[in-house]
Amino acid sequence: MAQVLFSLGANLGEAENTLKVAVKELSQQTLASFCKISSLYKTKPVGYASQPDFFNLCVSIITDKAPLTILSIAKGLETAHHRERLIKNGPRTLDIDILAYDDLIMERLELTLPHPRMHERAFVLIPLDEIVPNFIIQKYHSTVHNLRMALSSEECSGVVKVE
Ligand code: PH2
Ligand code: MG
Ligand code: MG
Repeated sequence: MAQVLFSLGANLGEAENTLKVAVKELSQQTLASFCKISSLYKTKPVGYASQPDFFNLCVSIITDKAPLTILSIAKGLETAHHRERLIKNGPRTLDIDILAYDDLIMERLELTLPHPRMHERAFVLIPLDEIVPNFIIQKYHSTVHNLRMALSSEECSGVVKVE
């Protein structure tokens, strides 16, 4: 069994609803035995500014599926929710990123673990800190909570909890 962390994001269509449905599908398809879900956040776009605000949340599951099996489940869900890949970092109906798979370090074309940009993204670390603050990201010798505390207040200001 492995603990797997995900970041989900959406900023096209019924983004809030898509995320709720996708979390359920993700946990069902990975046969997750345990599932923790963060609050929902509204977040300023990072990387490519001229697009709508995102909705983001994080999920932690326990599963016995392998990393590349989980990747293919995540890609399948993105496709099922009409994801199109037009602009890098651009608008999307659904993005499901695997952030970490236990303490596995993996560098392959199709999947890099831990996620190479998770340590600098407030829209990832703020929701993640809610559900797994003590999870250690081995690559940075740091807990999720400490990575989140290292963010600047400017980075954090673009991430607002949806009540
Ligand atoms: N995803 C990106 C690029 N920029 N910005 C926000 N706020 N939320 C995202 O999920 C996001 C982003 C690439 O996947
Ligand atoms: Mg992404
Ligand atoms: Mg992605």
